[in-house]
Amino acid sequence: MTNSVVISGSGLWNPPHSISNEELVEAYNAYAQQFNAQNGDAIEAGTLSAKPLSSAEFIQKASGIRSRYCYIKDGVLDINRMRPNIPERPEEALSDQAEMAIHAAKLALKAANKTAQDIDVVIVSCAYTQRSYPALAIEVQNALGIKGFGFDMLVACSAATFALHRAYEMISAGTAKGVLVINPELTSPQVNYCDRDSHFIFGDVATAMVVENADTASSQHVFEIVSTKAVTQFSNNIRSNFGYVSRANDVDPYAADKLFHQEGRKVFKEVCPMAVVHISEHLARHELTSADIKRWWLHQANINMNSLISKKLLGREATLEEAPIVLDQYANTASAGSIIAFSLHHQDLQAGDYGLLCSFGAGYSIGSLLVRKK
Ligand code: CO8
Repeated sequence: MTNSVVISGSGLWNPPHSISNEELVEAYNAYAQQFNAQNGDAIEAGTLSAKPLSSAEFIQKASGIRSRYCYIKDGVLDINRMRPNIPERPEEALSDQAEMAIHAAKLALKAANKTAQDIDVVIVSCAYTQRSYPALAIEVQNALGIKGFGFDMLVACSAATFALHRAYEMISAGTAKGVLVINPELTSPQVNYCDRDSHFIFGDVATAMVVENADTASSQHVFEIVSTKAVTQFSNNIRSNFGYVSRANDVDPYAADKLFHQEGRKVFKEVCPMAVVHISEHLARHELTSADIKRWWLHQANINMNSLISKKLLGREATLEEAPIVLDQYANTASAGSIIAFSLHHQDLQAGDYGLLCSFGAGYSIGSLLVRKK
């Protein structure tokens, strides 16, 4: 097949700063102890709950995370601030997220052996965008000198895979010649670093991919997109209520419920079986089984989730070569996790090898792409 749709390059950019579990826990525990001391009377009277302490060992065992990248580290470990200190930029300057996106986009273009002239659509797709408009994608398009159009997409954990689906469809339909899908996951401003249950989960990163027609692809590592599959099912178990209506609601726009929060155990129990069914059905569509898949680039939210899903699919634990884990270094990076895994672990695949990219999480949403090395 010559006119199939392919992924011809990927890019991965991480900020220069990282925070280890130990650093994060030390700051959180100092904050919690200060909070408890300052609110001793209310805690004693039972009108306020004491802040429980966190533990680096728990974090690693429960999630597989050892450290996370942070766009701006300043402020996160300050117990009187507990959030990154990101100075506001003037409207004339490139926005933070566009800057992250451009780092990853340039790497993806280079890997795909492409220039701005080869791209006519830019999709910026991630869990949050730092403003409503103009779209970040249009800012990135302008900065890179790309002709055509761009738009932003928000699908939380599945933002990257769902955007790749749109790219696949546009190339298939002939409405685009080259699509740049970029995921600048700037999660740290939305993490509640005062919440013991979730302060450790997220990291910042940017990923990007070039999607084009096989006819125009000229890079070394080209993956045909064999097919895509998506499903969503409403759930309140992962929420962020931050939004533009808060101003009219007369509520604190930065209250705990406006930040990321979840029922982690419920998510674990409900999403794992959904992902297994989704992937099995996707493979069955091509009369393939899990044994036919050489590489699993799975969503990176929790190592135990990935291990459970791969056990159900393969009937045994997947090796790290089969299903790479990047959580230890990157943590959960919202939609970027499976793309990081792809970026770091695809070059050894041989022509004809199948791989599966799959995201699962908030929404709930699950998105997969079955690919085959050209
Ligand atoms: N230190 C010590 N103890 C802790 C800590 C901590 N930091 N946190 C919890 N504990 C305690 C609990 O309080 C509990 O104590 P007890 O038994 O006394 O009640 C005990 O440890 C066990 O707690 P859990 O049952 O909560 O622990 P789990 O083993 O379930 O692990 C996880 C918690 C790691 C959160 C796990 O449930 C999980 O990962 N679940 C799946 C989560 C998931 O996939 N979420 C999707 C996230 S959404 C997404 O990926 C994208 C969203 C958009 C981006 C958002 C950016 C900000």
